[in-house]
Amino acid sequence: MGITQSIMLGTWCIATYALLKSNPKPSPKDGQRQRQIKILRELYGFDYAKRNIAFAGTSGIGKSTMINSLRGLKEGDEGAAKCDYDECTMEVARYPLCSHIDLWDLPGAGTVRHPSAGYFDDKHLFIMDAIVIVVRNRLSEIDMEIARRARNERIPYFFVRNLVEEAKKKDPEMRQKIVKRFEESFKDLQVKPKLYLVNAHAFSDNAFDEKVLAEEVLKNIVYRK
Ligand SMILES: Nc1nc2c(ncn2[C@@H]2O[C@H](COP(=O)(O)OP(=O)(O)O)[C@@H](O)[C@H]2O)c(=O)[nH]1
Ligand SMILES: [Mg+2]
Repeated sequence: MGITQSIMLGTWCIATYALLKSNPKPSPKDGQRQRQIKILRELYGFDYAKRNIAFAGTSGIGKSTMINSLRGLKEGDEGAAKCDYDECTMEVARYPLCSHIDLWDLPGAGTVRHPSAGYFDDKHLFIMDAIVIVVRNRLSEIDMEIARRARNERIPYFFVRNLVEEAKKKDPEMRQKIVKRFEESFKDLQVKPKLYLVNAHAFSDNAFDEKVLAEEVLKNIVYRK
């Protein structure tokens, strides 16, 4: 593992270690919903001492690549998630990041096998502690729907724009344009989420907002909602 990878892993894992140790139990949600969440968490084999972060969004957007990169792996390495422009993540799969964080790779939404309608419920996103919504240049209806549902379920969610290194090659001033277009999608809504720019292929390089994203996710998952 290289030094930059170790630093990135440290950002994700060390900062929260003590806090999570002293706060291992989830706070209760109400009645039936809480029971449903509990049963599903048991079915998925959740470890209550761990926080669970899902990577969701449309197909071929870089979710699996991002998970591999965070774990210091490349496509094709042993234990790495499979990546391709073709739909290749078929089932929800867990990838441990460290002793207190698991990452969950989801099949992309909006394909015949994994239609957008019902994606949030079908993939049981409501049992997660945080949801990273990976997007490219345009927000899709399903991205907005995941965010809306996450907000209703009081699950922290994060919009992450992947492939910014490609956008930067074409236009060094891309940040303002990307952020402006993103903000326009929310102009009629009360919520104003932030957009984090990343390069999933080289997360540890922290050339864009990779470290800020890690810090924001962790701040929001210490106390489980
Ligand atoms: N250049 C570049 N390619 C990427 C990046 N992230 C993903 N890809 C490529 O996009 C394709 C789809 O990625 P994948 O992680 O399988 O997408 P998923 O369906 O969202 O899991 C793969 O060929 C990746 O190598 C990135 O940040 N930069
Ligand atoms: Mg995938």
